[in-house]
Amino acid sequence: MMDMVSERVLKELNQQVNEELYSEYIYLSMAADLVDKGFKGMATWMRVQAREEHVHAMIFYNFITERRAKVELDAIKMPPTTWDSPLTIFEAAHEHEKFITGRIDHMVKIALEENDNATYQMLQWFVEEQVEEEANTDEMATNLRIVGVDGQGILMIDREAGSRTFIVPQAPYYPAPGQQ
Ligand code: OFO
Repeated sequence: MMDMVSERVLKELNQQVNEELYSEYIYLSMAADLVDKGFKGMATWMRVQAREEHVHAMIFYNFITERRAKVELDAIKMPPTTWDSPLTIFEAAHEHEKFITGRIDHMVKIALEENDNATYQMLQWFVEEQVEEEANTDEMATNLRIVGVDGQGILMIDREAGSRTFIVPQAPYYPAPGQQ
């Protein structure tokens, strides 16, 4: 098959499918730990986040296919299973989002170096999305820091977090052309 995507870019795109699936995995793990600790609302928030991550993975997957290149899936590493508190969970989520932003920035740089405008343009959706991803996780961590050990305050945050609903992201390459 004729190479439309350079090997360097394809390697990054495939790695990002894995990173986004890991994001889904770690947030599902955080949801499990939150529900185990009795925070049903924050667990719901994390489950919604995990669904978004699945869509992110599929955007990269669909883009690779649309470029007539091959998706190659790697093993997804094991996420941690327990954290100290809701605060440490949301702090870890925020750190993870900063890492993902770094991945997106790195890929933008490589797309530019390889003169790959299609990849560069697809990544712009993620550049914007990461601003939101960092802000959302930081907002949760900040609220939890403000209430501290006040049980009443934590329960209020939990109730509010439980109202988060999944909205299908409006993104290019999702769903894939001709697919659901
Ligand atoms: Fe895919 O944005 Fe979070 O990780």
